[in-house]
Amino acid sequence: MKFTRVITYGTYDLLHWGHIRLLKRAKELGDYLVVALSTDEFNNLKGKKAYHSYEERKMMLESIRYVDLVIPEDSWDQKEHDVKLLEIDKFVIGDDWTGEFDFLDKHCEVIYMSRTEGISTTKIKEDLEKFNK
Ligand code: C2G
Repeated sequence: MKFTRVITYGTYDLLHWGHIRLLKRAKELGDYLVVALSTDEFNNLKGKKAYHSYEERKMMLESIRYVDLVIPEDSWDQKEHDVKLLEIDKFVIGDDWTGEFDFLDKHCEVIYMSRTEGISTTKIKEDLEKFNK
């Protein structure tokens, strides 16, 4: 059985159980899971402002049993390089991205996983706002 390497990308701000479920399922697809974590600068490019800094989000991800390595994501076009350099077998991401990364299928398997309904960083922020009104 080949040692299977998996990679996924994201901001992972205000870490919640939807994120954890994605990471758990991604790890179940192989033996080693790399998370390419969006830097604060890249979040600007994505139009996102994370509550936690990159260092804080990285530390939290590194404490998760499913995560074996966290690397920075600082551009849209690093994925092909990452997949080749890290000898990745499977690229995994939530199905809100379906179709966006099919170009990676010449290097690795591309898997879009169902998102967890009922939770999101945006929902947490909105609910907290309502709660504190
Ligand atoms: N996710 C999920 N269920 C949720 C919320 C998020 O499965 N309720 C998944 C997303 O589909 C994604 C991962 O958790 O695979 C991280 O979510 P985000 O931090 O929102 O990631 P995103 O901003 O979509 O970054 O280059 C790709 C981008 O960096 C992806």
